[in-house]
Amino acid sequence: MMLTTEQLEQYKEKGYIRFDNLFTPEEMDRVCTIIDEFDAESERQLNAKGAQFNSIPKQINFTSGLNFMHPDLQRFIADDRFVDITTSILGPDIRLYWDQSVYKRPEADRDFPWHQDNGYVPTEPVHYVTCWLALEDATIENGCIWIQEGTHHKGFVEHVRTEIGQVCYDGDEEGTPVELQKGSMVAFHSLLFHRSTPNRSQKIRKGYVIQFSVEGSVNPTTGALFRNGPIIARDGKPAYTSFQSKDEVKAEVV
Ligand SMILES: O=C(O)CCC(=O)C(=O)O
Repeated sequence: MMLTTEQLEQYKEKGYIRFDNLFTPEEMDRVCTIIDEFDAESERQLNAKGAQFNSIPKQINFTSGLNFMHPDLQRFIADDRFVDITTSILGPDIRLYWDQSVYKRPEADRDFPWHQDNGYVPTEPVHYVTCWLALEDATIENGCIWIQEGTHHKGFVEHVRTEIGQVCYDGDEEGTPVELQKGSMVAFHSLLFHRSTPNRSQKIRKGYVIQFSVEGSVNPTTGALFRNGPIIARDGKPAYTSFQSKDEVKAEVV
């Protein structure tokens, strides 16, 4: 499944591409069953500790590094569909930059505010790809992602740290909602302004955020190479073979 010229043009111009029904409901059920347990455990810990920056008990919970927690999740993030999408956009050598589930509970009554993903951690090169995958249907009612098309052209924008997350925009522009059926995904530029809105439904809104960068990308502040997951593509071809622990990925000589 290579991307079409139209899809790549849209990414360049508007900063995102939708992939409807990229994964089957059965594939999502398998992934979601595993993630549900990690979310439940991290929600228990969150309730005990209280809010941790942008994770807020009973509202929104970010659980990161899932690929190291279960071999099936690491195999999933290296699926050929991610290889095709990311190599088409970024180039031949790709590493998982970050992965996290984002579960938004019905009590979540406020936005997760407008930001660029680079507003959380700087990267060099700046551009990486964020894949927001719907583990269950994501709708306006339950707090789907909203984007401001084309805002990646603004380059990096200063963010203000607030108690509910980093904020790069607080104007009147509502943006465009990206409703996604279970198994559908939006892939967007790490500089694209996005937010999510309150969950007004009775169920948890479940997203899996999987981000990919070119291999060799570094934190420009510390100079450290990012090693938050395996290499999934080399020379434009799938490169993942078997499960690697966090320590193995860190120790890897590339
Ligand atoms: O899923 C959400 O509600 C927000 C997630 C998000 O914007 C992010 O992970 O950058």
